[in-house]
Amino acid sequence: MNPSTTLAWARLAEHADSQQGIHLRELFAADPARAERFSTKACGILLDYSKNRINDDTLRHLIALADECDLRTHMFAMFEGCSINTTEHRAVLHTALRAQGNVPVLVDGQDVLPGIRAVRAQTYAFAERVRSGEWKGFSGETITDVVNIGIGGSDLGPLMVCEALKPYASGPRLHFVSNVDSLHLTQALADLDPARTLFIIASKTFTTVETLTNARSARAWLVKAAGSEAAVAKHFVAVSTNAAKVAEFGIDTTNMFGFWDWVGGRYSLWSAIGLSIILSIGAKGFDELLAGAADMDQHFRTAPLAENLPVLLALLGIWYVDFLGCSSHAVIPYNQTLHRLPAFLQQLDMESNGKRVRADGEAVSYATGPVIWGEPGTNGQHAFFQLIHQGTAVIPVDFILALSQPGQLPEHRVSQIANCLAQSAALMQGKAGDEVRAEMSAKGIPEEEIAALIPHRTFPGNRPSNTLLLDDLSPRSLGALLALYEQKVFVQGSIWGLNSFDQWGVELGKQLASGIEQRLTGTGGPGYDASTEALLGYIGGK
Ligand code: G6Q
Repeated sequence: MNPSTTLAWARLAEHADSQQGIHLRELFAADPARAERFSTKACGILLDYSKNRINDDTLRHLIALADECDLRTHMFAMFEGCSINTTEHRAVLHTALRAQGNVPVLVDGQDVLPGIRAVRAQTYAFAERVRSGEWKGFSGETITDVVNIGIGGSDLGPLMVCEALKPYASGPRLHFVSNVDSLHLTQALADLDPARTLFIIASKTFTTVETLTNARSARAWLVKAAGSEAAVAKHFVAVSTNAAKVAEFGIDTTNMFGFWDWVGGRYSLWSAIGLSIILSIGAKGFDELLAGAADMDQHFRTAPLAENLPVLLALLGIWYVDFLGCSSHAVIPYNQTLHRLPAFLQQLDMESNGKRVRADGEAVSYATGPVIWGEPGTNGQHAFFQLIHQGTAVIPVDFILALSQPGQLPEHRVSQIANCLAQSAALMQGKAGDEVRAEMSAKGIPEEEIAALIPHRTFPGNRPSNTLLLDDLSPRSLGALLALYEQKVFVQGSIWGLNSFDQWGVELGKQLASGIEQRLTGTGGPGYDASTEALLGYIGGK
C-alpha cells in the first residue's frame, strides 16, 4: 500500500512543521524523565532514543503509521513463510534458520525445519573434523587456514561475524577473498601453505563471476603445489543451492552444504553460508549466535510496538527520511571488532530498501532507504565527524557500544566509553556562541579574535542519535544485534510498501560486465555509448 495516503502520514507531515525550531536541548530541559521514557531494553541491548527530535506525539503518529500500514500482518506473513518476495515468488525465511522450537514452518505445505537442522548437523560435523585435526590435507597435514571465497551476501556477513567474534575464535585462521582483483586472492594466499589450507567456495547461485574466477585461481594454486587434481577433494568445499554447478566446478557434492532459495544472500549468514563462522568459533558459539537472533525475533513478534526495538529504530528512521529530509544515516560502532558492521549493514539496508517502486509496481512518491555508512569510533571522530557536527546536512547516527569483551584492557575501556557518550551528547547539545565566548575570554583571547572565531567554533547541536549499549559482545548478543537491524529493515520496507528481498540493481551489475568482458577479449559483445567506447579504446591501447 501507499503509506503517504494514510492519515498518520498527513499527521506526521503537519507535526514535522509544528516541531521546526524546537531544539533537543529544550526538550531535555523541559522533561527530566526524557531519557528514561525514551529508553527500552531487550535481549541484552539497551536502546536510548531520547536524543532524537521526537516527543510523545511523534511516537504516537509513527506507531499509528505502522498500524495503518498493517505492519503486524506483514510480520505474520514473513514468519509464516508466505511468498513475500513477490518478484522472485519466494518465501523469506532466514528467521526459520534460527528458530529454536519445533513449531513447523511451512513452505508449500512442507516443514523446512528438519532440512535446516540436517544441513546444520552436517556443517557442525565437518567443522569439528577440521577443528579437531581429523580432516587432513593432501599430504596428511591438518588444516590451519581457511579461505572463504564469496562476494556480497556470501562474504560480508560471515566476514563481519568472524571479525566481531575474534576473541572467541578457537579454530583455524580465517581469510576472506571477495574482490575479482587478483591481488585480493594472491595477497591472502601469500603466506599460506597449500597443504594446510581449506577453501570454502560460498555462492548461492554458483554462477557469480568474481567468486568462480577466484575459485579457479585458488584451485590452480593448490593443484600446482599438490601435483594432482585429486587434492581438490581434500581442500575445497562448497556452500550453495546449485549442486549441478558445484559438481561442474569439480567439487565433490558430498563436500557441499546446501541451503534454499528462501534464504536471501544478505540474510544468509545463519545458514551454511556461516560455515566459516562455525569453523572459527565452533558449533556451540554458532548455536549461541542463532539463539541471540531468535531472542530478538521473539521480542520483535511479541513486544508492543512502542517497546519494540526493531520497530522503534525503523520508525525513527522513517521520521528522518520522510519528514525531516535526512537522506543518510551513520552507524558508528565503538568496538573495533565490529569494524565490518557498517559495511554489512550498508548491504542489508541499501540492497533491501534502495527501491523506487513499491511491491505493487507503482513508483513511490516519497523517499525510501537512506545511504547507510560508517566506520568505527573513535577513528571516525578524527575524520568525518566534522561534517556530522558542523556540516549542512543533518545525519542521524546510531552509536553502538558493547560494554565488555574478552581481552579488554580496563584503562582503554574508560576512554572508549567516554568518547562514545561524549559524541552523542555534543551532537545533541551543540555549543552556543556565548559558551564559545566565555571559554575563549577565560583564556585571555582578545575580543577581536573571539568575534572572528565565534561563527567557526559554534556548534548548532540538535543533531539526533540513538545509543545502543550491549552488555557484552558475545555470540548471543551479536546475534540479537544483527537480527535487530534485519527486522528494522523489514519494518521500514513493509511501511514503504517495498519488496525488501529482491535486488534487481545487483543482478544488472552481474549482466553488464559480461558484455564488456567480451569486448575486452575480442569475443564479441555489444556497442556502447561514446564515453564507454572511448574508455575501451584507451584501455585497449595499454
Ligand atoms: C544479496 C545479493 C548479493 C549476492 C552476491 C553473491 O542479497 O543477492 O550480494 O549475495 O551477488 O551471490 P552468490 O552467493 O550467488 O554468489
